[in-house]
Amino acid sequence: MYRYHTEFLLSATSAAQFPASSVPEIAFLGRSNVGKSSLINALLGEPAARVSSTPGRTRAINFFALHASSQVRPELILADLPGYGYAKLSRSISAEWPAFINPYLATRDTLAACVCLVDMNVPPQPGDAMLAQYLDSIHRPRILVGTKADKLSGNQRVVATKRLREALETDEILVCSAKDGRGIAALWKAIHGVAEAQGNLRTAK
Ligand SMILES: Nc1nc2c(ncn2[C@@H]2O[C@H](COP(=O)(O)OP(=O)(O)OP(=O)(O)O)[C@@H](O)[C@H]2O)c(=O)[nH]1
Ligand SMILES: [Mg+2]
Repeated sequence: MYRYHTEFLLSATSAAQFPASSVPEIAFLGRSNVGKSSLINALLGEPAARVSSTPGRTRAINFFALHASSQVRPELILADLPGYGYAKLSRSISAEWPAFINPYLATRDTLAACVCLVDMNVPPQPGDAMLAQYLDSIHRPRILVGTKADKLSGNQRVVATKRLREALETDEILVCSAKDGRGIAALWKAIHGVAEAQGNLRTAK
């Protein structure tokens, strides 16, 4: 478990409000209620991000700065994005997103990777594959996570992982659970890998 001091920075509802981009940033994306905020909290080991009982309520990007021990300058920033696709299936991945989400994904210069969450308990949705394709099209690195794995038996997990690999056309799926901690260490490893690739990251303890 990586231990950071977590600082809530701000909740942005327009591009003008984004915090200064200075250190590697990791964004969390996925359908409403898929567990983005819960996964952030599982990574941090504390309830920093608000877990919603009403899906789709968050329309802002919430930014968290992670500081190593006593450092003033953060080492990483995590961005908790609004969910997509709860109310209806859109023809375009971005049709129902707030207008500032696409520019954020396309132009945020410190965005090292997007963690894309998919619920392992339901069949993959078209929007999940569209999001992965969109990120590829703008050359944004992505880390694909199948989440809520705790709800499945061992055998169901194998079947669901295969189904996800086929739907997203990749073998690189991290199987995770915010509830029992499965996959959290592997996700940290992936996050530090992309952040280091972007530079700046000192070794966290
Ligand atoms: N069993 C289980 N439940 C989870 C897991 N992750 C999240 N949940 C539950 O799923 C619900 C939604 O979790 P959130 O973390 O708020 O999901 P979100 O993607 O941030 O939702 P929005 O911000 O509304 O888009 C909550 O009831 C969580 O307790 C998980 O790994 N396992
Ligand atoms: Mg949330």
